[in-house]
Amino acid sequence: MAKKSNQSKTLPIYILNGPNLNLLGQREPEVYGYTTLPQIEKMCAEQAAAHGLSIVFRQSNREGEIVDHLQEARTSGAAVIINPAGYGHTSIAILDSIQMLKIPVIEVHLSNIHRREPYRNHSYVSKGATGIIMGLGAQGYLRAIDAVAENLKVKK
Ligand code: CA2
Repeated sequence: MAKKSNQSKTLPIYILNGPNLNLLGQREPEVYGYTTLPQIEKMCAEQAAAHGLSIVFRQSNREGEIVDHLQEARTSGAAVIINPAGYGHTSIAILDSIQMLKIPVIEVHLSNIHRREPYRNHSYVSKGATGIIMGLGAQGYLRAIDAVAENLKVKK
């Protein structure tokens, strides 16, 4: 009979992306860079694997669907990395969902929202985030994975 392993596998990092990020690389590259979302997903999967971790990578243009993904992460994720895109500036529902999580949450923005239009300077998501990384382009996602990996190692 096969031996039961007592090594518990770490749950995946949920990497959630908000509205319009599916169009990355196609418009405004001077603000958001040339890297497309599928390329970011591949980079994230490789970075997570280097830490012995896995990812669930999602993008949605719908606020309620992002809430659903955050609720899923409550029970099925080790941590959340979220670029809420435009919803970061408007969504109390997404903040509420984040505040229900008992796992680390890193907010990522490709651009530095504090250097941009005043309506982008405030993020509701920041109130619920463990940490925030912005202005580093696609590299920000990788640094967020590093931060999560460190955090999970400390907790082991
Ligand atoms: O800098 C970021 O990552 C943002 O979250 C991106 C959002 C913006 O609303 C936030 O203020 C900052 C916009 C994502 C729109 O994505 C585009 C993709 C391709 C072309 C133009 C926009």
